[in-house]
Amino acid sequence: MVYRLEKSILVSVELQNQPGVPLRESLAELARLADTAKALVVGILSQKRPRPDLRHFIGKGKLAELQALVAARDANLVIFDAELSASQERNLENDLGVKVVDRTELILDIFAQHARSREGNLQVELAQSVFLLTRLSGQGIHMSRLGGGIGTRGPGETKLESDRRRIRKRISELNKEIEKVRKDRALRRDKRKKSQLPIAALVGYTNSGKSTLLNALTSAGVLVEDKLFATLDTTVRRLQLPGEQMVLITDTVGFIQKLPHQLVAAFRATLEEVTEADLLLHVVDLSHPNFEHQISAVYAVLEELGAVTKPIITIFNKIDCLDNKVPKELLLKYQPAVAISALEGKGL
Ligand SMILES: Nc1nc2c(ncn2[C@@H]2O[C@H](COP(=O)(O)OP(=O)(O)OP(=O)(O)O)[C@@H](O)[C@H]2O)c(=O)[nH]1
Ligand SMILES: [Mg+2]
Repeated sequence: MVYRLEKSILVSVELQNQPGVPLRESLAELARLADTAKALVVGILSQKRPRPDLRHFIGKGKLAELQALVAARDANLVIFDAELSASQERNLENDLGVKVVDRTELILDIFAQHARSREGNLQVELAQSVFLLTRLSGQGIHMSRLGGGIGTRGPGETKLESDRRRIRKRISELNKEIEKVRKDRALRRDKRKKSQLPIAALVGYTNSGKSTLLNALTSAGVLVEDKLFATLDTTVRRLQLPGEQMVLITDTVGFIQKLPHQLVAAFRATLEEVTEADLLLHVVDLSHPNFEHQISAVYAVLEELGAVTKPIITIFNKIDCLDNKVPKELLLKYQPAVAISALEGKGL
């Protein structure tokens, strides 16, 4: 799926008792995600409610407002900053008459657009297939019942059943392929371990400057972009420290709040670089208004990976964008911490 220049409306819902990122900030992030997916944002709608509506996620009144906005802006896509159930998405599409995607689909799409390596592509396809299967499982049998069976489809089997079977088969093929990739990776890691060089992994919120820092330290020539999820593939480089000590440093995929579960599971092979590292370099974009939320989001993913107990150095990046000095309390709170500008080569 490609959202190239689709006229889109963004919808964000703040649920009570789920304190998270303020509505304005999460809308800003959703807009950046939409932009990265090459969609054209033509409208924004938000709502606060105690809990999601079962049928449409948003309430009746909001739905009417959304219908009017879709018509007024001639939109052909609606993007929800939430995880919709299969039936909510279907109800919304029926009532709005345009395509509806949720946050998970949007992020999966960006990953698909940015995957370069075979490994990256396999992992994205796995995540997409698992997502598709959950969507199909939510559908009733009545949805796409077709007549008798042709070819592999047995008599009486519905199209839905055969679709599910096909996707399950593909998932198991992908899992096998990825298992091979994991083994290759483990072999390469063993080799690196034999070299006795300590491994430091760059981790952090997407767009915080991990690749810029790797380039600044090692002239790795990794792609740097003012886009979310510019990096999906792992790059490993040697770095000589001033005291002659050599270390290996790895750059990998960035994190985001509410990172779809399917992605973390599918990118296990890639993320193992993080879990196998000796030291984590946590790069934080200090110029971002919400950097402390981003720090928590990164810790949530590290927790999920079982990597929070590793030694972590917090690296406050982009200090060239600040008017003032980095507050001492901040460095203390997240110590050991340093303040740098990867772009200008300050503090390295
Ligand atoms: N002003 C300023 N911009 C920076 C600095 N470091 C990185 N950037 C910019 O931040 C944006 C993202 O940088 P990347 O290095 O691609 O960030 P990343 O963490 O690798 O991002 P993903 O791979 O997308 O997760 C780019 O536009 C960089 O030029 C810095 O120290 N100062
Ligand atoms: Mg990067």
